[in-house]
Amino acid sequence: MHSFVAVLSQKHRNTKNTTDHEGRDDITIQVIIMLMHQTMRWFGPNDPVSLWDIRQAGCAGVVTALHHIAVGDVWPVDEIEKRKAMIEAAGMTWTVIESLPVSDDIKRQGGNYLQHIENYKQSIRNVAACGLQVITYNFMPILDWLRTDTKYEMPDKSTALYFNRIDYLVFDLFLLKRPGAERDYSEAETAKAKKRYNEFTEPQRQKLYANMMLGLPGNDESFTPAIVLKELKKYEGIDPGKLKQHLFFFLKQVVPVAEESGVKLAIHPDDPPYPVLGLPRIMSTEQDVADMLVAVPSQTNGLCFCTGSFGARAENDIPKMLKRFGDHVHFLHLRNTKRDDEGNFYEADHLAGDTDMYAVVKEVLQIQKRRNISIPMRPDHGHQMLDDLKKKTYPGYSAIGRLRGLAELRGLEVGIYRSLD
Ligand code: DNO
Repeated sequence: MHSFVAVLSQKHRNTKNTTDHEGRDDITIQVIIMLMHQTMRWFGPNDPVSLWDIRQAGCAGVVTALHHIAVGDVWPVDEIEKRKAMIEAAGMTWTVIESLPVSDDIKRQGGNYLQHIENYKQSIRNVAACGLQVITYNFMPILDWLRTDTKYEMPDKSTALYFNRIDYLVFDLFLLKRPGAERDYSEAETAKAKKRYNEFTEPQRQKLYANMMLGLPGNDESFTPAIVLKELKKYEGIDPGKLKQHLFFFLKQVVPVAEESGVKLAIHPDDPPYPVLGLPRIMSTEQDVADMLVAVPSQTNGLCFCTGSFGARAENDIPKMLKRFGDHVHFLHLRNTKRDDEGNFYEADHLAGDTDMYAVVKEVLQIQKRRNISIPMRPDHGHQMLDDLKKKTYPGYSAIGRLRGLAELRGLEVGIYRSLD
């Protein structure tokens, strides 16, 4: 028997045996109630990390999206079924959609936003018809996650994702040259950024520029400054209060459809969890989550609880937030960050960093027990290490670093689980 399963006590073992395409017992997709449902993100057929790699990491499920469908369009049933069949052929389930993106038209309530909301509702119905149950999305304007360095060297020579506040200012003030950017920063910070910009070599400038312009996850196309500046203009006049109202408007439309269809909605927090490039960000704090749940009170309306994104902001007490919002957690991204006082952070090993992962996993186990469910989890990001240092992979999504993170989290969970027996 699979060693992971074998460590569970009989009274809590609740497994569903299936057979694979050759008729063998397929232990990897046994459903283990009370432990997290372990998954990894897969960017689809072009991902250098294959479905079999993910399965060999010990995953029962896969998190993916139809990245080839334009944002705002309906996801057709046959495309969903095709992707689902690929995953099932590798002995896993398509557990979570990450992401069914919300268009910028919806976020700023412009252009075709009403049509896009109708399309979103239809996509929810379509994914439900295919048996999928969790949809992740975000409400970050224009950009998704942002880092100044995707290859920050750690003392062991693996590389991590890194956000350096002054480098970020260098980009905003001197490379992108965003109109009005200087109003957002103190004189002292601006002076530091100017000094650094002057000291940078041309390759350093280019590297920073390329890192900040990385497109959306799962897409090989980068943004261009012209596109970013044009899109930024469309957000003029949209402050955090207004953006929140747009989120609540969207949720009031789609949550009833998700409820009827049996699909959970899981918003991903802002990453980093504060305004960037003058854009408001509204899912960064405990209060932001509370506001959303008051505005649209439904268990369907929930979170992709990303410990790494919330954790990059010192006042976010991650175990406390998890306890408070436990009934609305539909998906977990477990990741750790190490902050400093200057607003910089790097992505630490999963069990290191500022977030107490022991306390997090203990809380998750309690939530699962109370709700009698297995929450889908993925080890978010990972260091680029070993053989992966020679490969081209999506930043943060190389195989070995994530495998290390997953293995550590799995061990932690089983250890806590057994000690609670
Ligand atoms: C980064 C990811 C995010 C996430 C989206 C969800 O690695 O966690 O890009 O997928 O924000 O919509």
